Amino acid sequence: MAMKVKRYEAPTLQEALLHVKRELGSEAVILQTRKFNRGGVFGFLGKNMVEVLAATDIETAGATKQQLRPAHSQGAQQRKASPQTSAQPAQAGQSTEVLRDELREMKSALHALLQKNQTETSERVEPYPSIFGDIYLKLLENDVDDTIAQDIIRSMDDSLQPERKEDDQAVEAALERQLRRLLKISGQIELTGREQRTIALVGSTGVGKTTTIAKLATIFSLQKRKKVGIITADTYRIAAVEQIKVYCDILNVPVRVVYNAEDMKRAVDFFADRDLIFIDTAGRSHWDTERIKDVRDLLAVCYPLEIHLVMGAQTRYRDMVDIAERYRPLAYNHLIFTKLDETSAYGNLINLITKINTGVSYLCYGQNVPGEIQPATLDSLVSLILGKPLAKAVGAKR
Ligand SMILES: Nc1nc2c(ncn2[C@@H]2O[C@H](COP(=O)(O)OP(=O)(O)OP(=O)(O)O)[C@@H](O)[C@H]2O)c(=O)[nH]1
Ligand SMILES: [Mg+2]
Repeated sequence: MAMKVKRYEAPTLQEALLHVKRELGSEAVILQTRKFNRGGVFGFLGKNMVEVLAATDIETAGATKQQLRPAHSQGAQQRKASPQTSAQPAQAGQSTEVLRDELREMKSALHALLQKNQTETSERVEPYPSIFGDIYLKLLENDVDDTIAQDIIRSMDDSLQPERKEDDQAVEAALERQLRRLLKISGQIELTGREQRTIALVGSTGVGKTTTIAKLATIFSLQKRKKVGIITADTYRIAAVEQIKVYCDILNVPVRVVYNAEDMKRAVDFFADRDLIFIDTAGRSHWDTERIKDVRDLLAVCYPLEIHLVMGAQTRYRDMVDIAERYRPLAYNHLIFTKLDETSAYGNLINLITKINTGVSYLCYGQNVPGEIQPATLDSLVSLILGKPLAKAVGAKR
């Protein structure tokens, strides 16, 4: 059977799929999806684009059947490039060379997606039931990185007995298991025994460090009746000191403002009787490496210390990775996601967690203090990645 393989480019996945459907019909098979940057200088200031590689039988091109099926559906399998297929003569108007190229391309795309063990004698690839394709596209739509989405699909396939692969419930359970495997939480702040805990929040300008400290301080001082102290090194802006002082007044929590390492040492000593000390740091542009070093020097005098990197959930993935990289010298060991209320696609959470292998401690989803903060749980992260509504996912009453 002759195949037609075509590339489609559009600003969004949906638009690209629409072109595919219009041109190749509903029986088209999606072989590969990829995001890329168009134009600009060396890719800077370019436009985000999506590329879709799709294939169809020439006979069925343009036909409008029921469903647009991803590469791993049953239909794809029947049309997959077998040695016999590639030996077929080219259709009129298409050179054998072009067809061969297209088939080669399609085969490698399929191979990348399926990565099945191939026996020496056969190139047979087991088909994925169509629900796998639906899940794959849903993950991509939720901004889950393509490599991670493919990993999830492959692992789901490996983990399920053949007869269970058609059982939607079993497949969904397998998906959840894979998400739980990839996601990571670091646990909320637990105060055990008499040991004092010192917690610093670091991160880019305006990401919500001060607000989050105010939320946490409320939970621990008012609800849990712990002795809380706040140290602020956020002296870059006058308003910042005022902001934290107002919160501390309301909460009746003592605050110390520090300008250098010596002040910091004194403040930590001053808070010797506290169960919990929060340290607020000045936000820095992540390009300002010198300033990030200043923060490190300040924090160096108060070990042992937990450092939570605060990251806005609405931040572009590439920026998230840059920020995480720039802050690495601070040796943060937790992640706090803020501004979950400012986005609706949460794939970047799983992308970043797997990229930097750091667990999430808290999720924040609003400007109100107190409230709009929850300890991160695997359940809440899984729900967000699966596209459940925010309020439901974080289990919050809003
Ligand atoms: N929508 C939303 N806004 C938030 C959230 N957390 C903080 N903000 C808002 O973000 C803005 C900056 O918050 P801050 O707490 O001052 O941020 P910061 O990281 O301390 O900022 P710098 O000290 O300047 O680095 C404020 O307007 C907050 O109300 C959140 O979870 N969701
Ligand atoms: Mg601040």
